[in-house]
Amino acid sequence: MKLYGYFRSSAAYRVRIALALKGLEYENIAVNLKPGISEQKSGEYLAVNPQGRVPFFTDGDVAISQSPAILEYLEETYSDVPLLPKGAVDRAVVRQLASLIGCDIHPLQNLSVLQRLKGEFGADTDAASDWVRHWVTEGFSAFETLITDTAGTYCFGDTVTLADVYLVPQLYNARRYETPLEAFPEIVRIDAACNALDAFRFAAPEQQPDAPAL
Ligand SMILES: N[C@@H](CCC(=O)N[C@@H](CS)C(=O)NCC(=O)O)C(=O)O
Repeated sequence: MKLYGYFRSSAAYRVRIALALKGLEYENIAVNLKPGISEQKSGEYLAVNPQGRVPFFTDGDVAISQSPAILEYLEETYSDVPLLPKGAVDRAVVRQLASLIGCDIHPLQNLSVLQRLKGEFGADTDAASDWVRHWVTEGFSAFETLITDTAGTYCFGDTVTLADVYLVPQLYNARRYETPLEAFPEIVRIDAACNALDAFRFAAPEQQPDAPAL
């Protein structure tokens, strides 16, 4: 298995967490998204993933982009450590939580969105950071309410699910943009519970080979 990613990419971070939870080994291929380097736009990488984004994942002949598709593939193919509960309703609830982050928060704070806000719409760095905080706060407010009904140790009961796999990278990003978190005690508690697990620690951005030395 190969994972093309970037230490700070939250979509790649999701896949790293799932691979670690499932105990799957992979080769990490760093694609440097840093503005000015932008390896994701290089001809070499576009030949791998025409969308020019990470993550991109291969497993033998299987080659897929889009973290939700990769996560579902891993779930269906390597089911020893499931990240979705058994029943259809419970699975839908977990996917609902994951989608709230994956569809309604993350895309709005992606690098190319922020670059366009700055480059084409006159936003300075403070305005772009404010934009990120707005969408994170709005999404987390709904997430915090939803998990009141579902959480145990983790977002859905006492077993780690895809909801946690999406939440932890998003919280990492929220902190990066200094989003106030006082209104989200359950989210913060669950993030800490997840980060106490080896798999989450192993997948953390600062543990990645392409992370700058502290
Ligand atoms: N929906 C995609 C989003 C992928 C994505 O936006 N990745 C970001 C990093 S988190 C990226 O590669 N950005 C590069 C760019 O915007 O140029 C997924 O979940 O895999």
